[in-house]
Amino acid sequence: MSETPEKPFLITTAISYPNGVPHIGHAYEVIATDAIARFQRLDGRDVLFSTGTDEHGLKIQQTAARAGISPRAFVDDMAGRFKAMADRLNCAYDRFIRTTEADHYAAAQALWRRMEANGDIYLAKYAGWYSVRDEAYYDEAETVVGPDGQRRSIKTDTPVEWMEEENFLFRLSKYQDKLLALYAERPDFLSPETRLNEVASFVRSGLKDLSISRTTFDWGVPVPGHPGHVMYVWVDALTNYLTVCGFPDETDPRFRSWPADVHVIGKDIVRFHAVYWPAFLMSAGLPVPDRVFGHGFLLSRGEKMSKSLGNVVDPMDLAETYGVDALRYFVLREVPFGGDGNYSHEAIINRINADLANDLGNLAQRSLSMIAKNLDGAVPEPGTFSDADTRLLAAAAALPEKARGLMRDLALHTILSEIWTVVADANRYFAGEEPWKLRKSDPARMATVLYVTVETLRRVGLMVQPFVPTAGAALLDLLAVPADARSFAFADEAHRLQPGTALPAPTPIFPRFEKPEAAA
Ligand code: ME8
Repeated sequence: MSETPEKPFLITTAISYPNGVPHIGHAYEVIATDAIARFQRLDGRDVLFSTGTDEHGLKIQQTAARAGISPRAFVDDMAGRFKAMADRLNCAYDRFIRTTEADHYAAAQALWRRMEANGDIYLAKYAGWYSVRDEAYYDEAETVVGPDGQRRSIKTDTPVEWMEEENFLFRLSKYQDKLLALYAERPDFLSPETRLNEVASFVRSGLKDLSISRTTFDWGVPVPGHPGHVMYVWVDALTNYLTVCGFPDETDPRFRSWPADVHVIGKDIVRFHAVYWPAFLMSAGLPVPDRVFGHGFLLSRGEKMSKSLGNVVDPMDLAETYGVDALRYFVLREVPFGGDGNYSHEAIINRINADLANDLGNLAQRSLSMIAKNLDGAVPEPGTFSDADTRLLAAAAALPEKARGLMRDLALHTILSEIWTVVADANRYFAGEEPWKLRKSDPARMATVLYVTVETLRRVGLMVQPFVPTAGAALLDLLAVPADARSFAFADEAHRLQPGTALPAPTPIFPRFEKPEAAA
């Protein structure tokens, strides 16, 4: 190993278009990314986690105009809401980047100059079917005229119009082979695998040069040296990942974090991240990200939403109704990361009540109350461990390594199901050992059973922190685990609960969700 410190783990969400209020998809992405970032931090990595807003482009300019305010005033207001959502969802990002910030302009312009210096940017007349909504040109073959006479993009169903502009093009065609080589050499570059196959076949079918400047509006990063041109919003947007690393100042300490370990994005913007972005970086002579992960979409089951039913879709309302940890747990546990998922009032309540309130919450409450009542509220002194004790402790001890392995594939839902398998084991153990009966018949054995249960809960508490940070902390508080003993390094034998440690009075960590009266 070299003497240089380990490269920090760089993880990013997509940056959201703030042309509407944040929705559940935005919430899902930042929650999942936060869980991965927290996991890495707890596992001892230095992490740089960025999220933010993508504030330029015609769509934003038009939305602001309709609202009768300047684009600047509009995005200032909206970006605040996205930031407030990430904060409310307890997402511990290091930088909330806005593409209207000065350091981002500098980064985008520096990237442009490097691609230009490499001979990859040229001026040309560009004509094509343009979708304002997608801010993208489509080939004629990618469009179709509907019964209403309107031509639309087949893929996104958005209206397109014929546009002709003189603008700058990026020699994307030059990168076709290099991109295919990248996918072949590093199959992990893009996952899930199906997305890699889609992208590779798109690239194989032939890449055209890409229009990367606009002259028909001005709400964008100015193209350096060419007044009248602003950058195509995707060039500007993708550069945000470099801005957060201090680019173009490669001596900035944050630049050590580049390349990104993972860009977490949704499946609809995979092409931008797995084709355009590595091509821009190759052109600029910068390393490409290790990995792009295209998660699925979160959709409402199509049921009627109403406040009185508690099945509202605004993520801030969901957090209010169910609690932040419950919402985080639900989206991460219910939806296999990478696939699509549905959410509904019933599904959320079932998860909260079954997994959180019953399985984990009740076990903690029952075991800790018994300790409070019968053992002076201190960690019990265990006797010799039985086979059942050893089995349960071993299952809990195996969690960190299992979770690390699954985290390599970003299988967040499987990590949670593994943790809850141990919670289920612990419940079966507790029910089978019947410590409440041992109180009179064999108090020493009761102490051992309670010890094994709470030590298992300690390991579970450590592992759930990335997913349900507040409840994880509350559980560890109840077990009197010191704040500086909560990283995964402490999930081992050497740091077992110390008999005799005084425990605080137990309080419930996961209340059951009771339906509001109106829904009955
Ligand atoms: O695409 N479920 O911004 P955006 C899950 N500004 N994820 C969803 C979703 C849903 N229902 N709807 C959207 C943009 N997303 C660009 C990104 S990055 C340099 C620029 C995801 O606000 C979507 O896939 O439309 C994307 O990853 C993110 O939310 C922001 O979407």
